[in-house]
Amino acid sequence: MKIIEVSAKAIPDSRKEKTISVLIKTNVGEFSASAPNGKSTGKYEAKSYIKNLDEDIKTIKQLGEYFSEESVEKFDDLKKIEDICEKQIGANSVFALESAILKALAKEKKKEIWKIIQESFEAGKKFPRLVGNCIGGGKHSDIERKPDFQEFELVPDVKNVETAFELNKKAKKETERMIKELDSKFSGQKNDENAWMTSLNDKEVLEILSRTNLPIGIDAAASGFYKRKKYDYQNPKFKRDDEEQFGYMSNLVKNFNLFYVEDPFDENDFESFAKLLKKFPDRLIVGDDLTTTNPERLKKAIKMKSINGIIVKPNQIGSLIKVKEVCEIAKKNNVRTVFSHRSGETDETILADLAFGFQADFLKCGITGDVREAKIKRLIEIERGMK
Ligand code: 2PG
Ligand code: MG
Repeated sequence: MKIIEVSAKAIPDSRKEKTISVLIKTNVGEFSASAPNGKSTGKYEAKSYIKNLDEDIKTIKQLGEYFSEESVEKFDDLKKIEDICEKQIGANSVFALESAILKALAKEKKKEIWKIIQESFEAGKKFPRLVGNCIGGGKHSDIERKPDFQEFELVPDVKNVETAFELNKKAKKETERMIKELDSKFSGQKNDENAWMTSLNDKEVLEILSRTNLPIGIDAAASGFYKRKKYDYQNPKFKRDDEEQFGYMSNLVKNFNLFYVEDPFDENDFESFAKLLKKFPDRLIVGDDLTTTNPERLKKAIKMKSINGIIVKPNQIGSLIKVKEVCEIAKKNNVRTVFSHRSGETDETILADLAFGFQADFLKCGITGDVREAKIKRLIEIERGMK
């Protein structure tokens, strides 16, 4: 496949913030793809753009000339593209560009996008289990009083994606009724990820979630409220030091039978993650801000026995070659992969192809809202195509 010309433009994400959309002209037609934006971004994430979005838009056009000298025939050929992009454009731009290239490649080879990915990885037909953000707080909820944790997840334990999606939607509806009973101000407001936005606190929300009878979990996104060596809780107001945070998290895992625990501690605290995993080896202790889809940070987390699950967000690292490396390292070391959307999303659905192609164990991309559902629906389309 030959790239003839590349252009890019700014488009609004689901939060109405600007993000990049890339268009490539190739010998098999035109293809576009866009990148999402995070809000609770990890300190160790790659930068979305080198200087800013507008500069990246200009640079990517100029790089077109060099891309057109390369022929891209398989997933691993993306390395040639990354060599040209290195230090020239940021993680969001590379992700959108590489996604567009995979679409072109799929067209040329008359294959599904996931197949192009999987041919470079390994054969398998397992579908990821859905992790759905049902009720939210933290940085994703724009109200004064809210839970301190960012996400409260439902994780149905069923193999069929379509069934899991239905279970999540039904349970989310049930939780709306339960929130209304306890939160007099609640009338169905939703946050950045279309999760319910409530002024209830973490424990009250967990109480509600546990009544759905589905496996549940949290993304505490704890780095977001770790200030001067204390976890600075607002609802109710309380500061916890590292040891107290460990005790609190342990109690929550035990009392609410949490199956899924993402970023319960600060992004530098590999030790506390390891302590929690040692105490609860049968739960999923997941790194996101801790690991930032970075092979080196994943290796450190493995060495320190910090996690048994890792969030994979392609635009955290800005290289699909490195995403593949992360998946390979994780697989070899029995660390589950959780492919994930960002809080500011577009209608781009390639995340589902990446998740299935790389045989992810989980896919975290919300429960409702167009941009979230689009990805789940694409996964269901793949599932139906396999029957
Ligand atoms: C997270 C993500 C997605 P953001 O912390 O897991 O839910 O949030 O995209 O804002 O980093
Ligand atoms: Mg997270």
